[in-house]
Amino acid sequence: MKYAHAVALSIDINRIRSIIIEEMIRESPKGLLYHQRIIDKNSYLSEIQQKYPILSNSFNIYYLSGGKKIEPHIDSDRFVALNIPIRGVKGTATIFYSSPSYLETHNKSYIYDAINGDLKEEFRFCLDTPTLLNTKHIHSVDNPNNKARIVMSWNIIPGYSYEDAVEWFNACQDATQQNNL
Ligand SMILES: O=C(O)CCC(=O)C(=O)O
Ligand SMILES: [Fe+2]
Repeated sequence: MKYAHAVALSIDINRIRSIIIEEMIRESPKGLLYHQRIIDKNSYLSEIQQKYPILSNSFNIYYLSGGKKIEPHIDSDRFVALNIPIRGVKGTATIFYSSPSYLETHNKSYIYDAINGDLKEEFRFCLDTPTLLNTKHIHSVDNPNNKARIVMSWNIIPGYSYEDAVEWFNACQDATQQNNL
């Protein structure tokens, strides 16, 4: 699948959920944007990173209020991310598009290029399990619910394309086991 690839990880999603919820009340480290975080060496996230060394030590927290959308965009600084649902994903959609021609407007605070043009929806899904996203394709998020949607978006170490990351997880023994979500 060209846009998104679910990965079965042996991770404790409840532990991740509590870490992220706790992180959200903290300020991001100096020099980082409000949604950017670095993995704390002593946290469970660092254990996961050792198990899956394709994961970098930085991640984003996306908080999307009820009734809001993330506009169609392409991520400026990355090709791929491992997104993990934290809260309120049921009934929300991550949508991928194609476009014959479009204009990009760089948004510095979200580090993405907003897309304006003729968009054709190609694929939509609910991010209800850890999933690799191809963030070089135009994508948006729709939260029609009346509560916030929270997603952890884990960066992949430099040098990996979406296809490389899919291949890496497919080859990873630990990731093909039954997950324990
Ligand atoms: O939360 C999502 O489903 C996707 C958010 C997004 O734009 C991204 O991870 O690049
Ligand atoms: Fe994005």
